[in-house]
Amino acid sequence: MRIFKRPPLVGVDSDAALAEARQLIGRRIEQPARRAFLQRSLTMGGLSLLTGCSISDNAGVEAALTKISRFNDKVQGLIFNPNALAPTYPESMITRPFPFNAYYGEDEIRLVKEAGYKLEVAGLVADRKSWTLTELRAMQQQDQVTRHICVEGWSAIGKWGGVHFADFLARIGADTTAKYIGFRCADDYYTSIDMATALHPQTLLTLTYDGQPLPPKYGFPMKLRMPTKLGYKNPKYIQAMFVTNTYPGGYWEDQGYNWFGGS
Ligand SMILES: Nc1nc2c(c(=O)[nH]1)N[C@H]1C(S)=C(S)[C@@H](COP(=O)(O)O)O[C@H]1N2
Ligand SMILES: [Mo]
Repeated sequence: MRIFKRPPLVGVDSDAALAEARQLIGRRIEQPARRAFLQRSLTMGGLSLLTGCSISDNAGVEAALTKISRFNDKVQGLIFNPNALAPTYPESMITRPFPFNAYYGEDEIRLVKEAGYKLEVAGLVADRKSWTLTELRAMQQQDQVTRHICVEGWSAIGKWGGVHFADFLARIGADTTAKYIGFRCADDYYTSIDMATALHPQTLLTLTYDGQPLPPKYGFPMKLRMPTKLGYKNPKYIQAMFVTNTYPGGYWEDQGYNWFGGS
């Protein structure tokens, strides 16, 4: 795996905005900080008792922390309020230019061509047909100006447009009693979300950025946009989605980032 040390981003919001972002997501924002906190506040014996993992080696400590993180996911899921809305902003507050981010550099963007593209739908759904962009554009569209928060320490306001994900889930006959929705992306990124967030009124399957078809750097042909969740939970370049009761994990989540990753 390659992790890029990225240059400072230009055009991002001020420290004040970041402080506001931190407040929105609260103490869930900093995974490394959470880990340091756990390491400080729990004795190693306590950690092993709590998790049942052997913590005599690095792998054991990792396993223990993962178990605690999954426990936190459950707690966060329980306190998630499906009706609480993330703030929205006037268009004058849109951050320009909006930052690009991925687990690779901007010169390595995976270009997806519209010709031949279809969104694959699998798992616990009544209708597993694939969707063209034309079909998705024919559904009712919604615009939203919200703040995107990245755990790398920046936040920015952007405008995304697309289909209410709840509408799409209804259209494909998704089993909304299932626990997870997983996403696979054209750049081999993957992530997954809880059903309550999938059904949240601000969760959009976005096809546009700032009124234009989603540019390649922001995830053409589509990005799932959830203003209630941190940046890494918002998949770009989506190729396939599946409804499941089997925990699907995610690219960063499998490396220790908190799975729920939101408020
Ligand atoms: N397919 C894919 N989606 C992704 C990522 C990625 O590397 N690949 N990075 C995530 C992270 S960490 C962030 S902060 C946002 C960045 O989105 P942006 O480029 O529109 O700012 O995309 C998220 N979704
Ligand atoms: Mo991010």
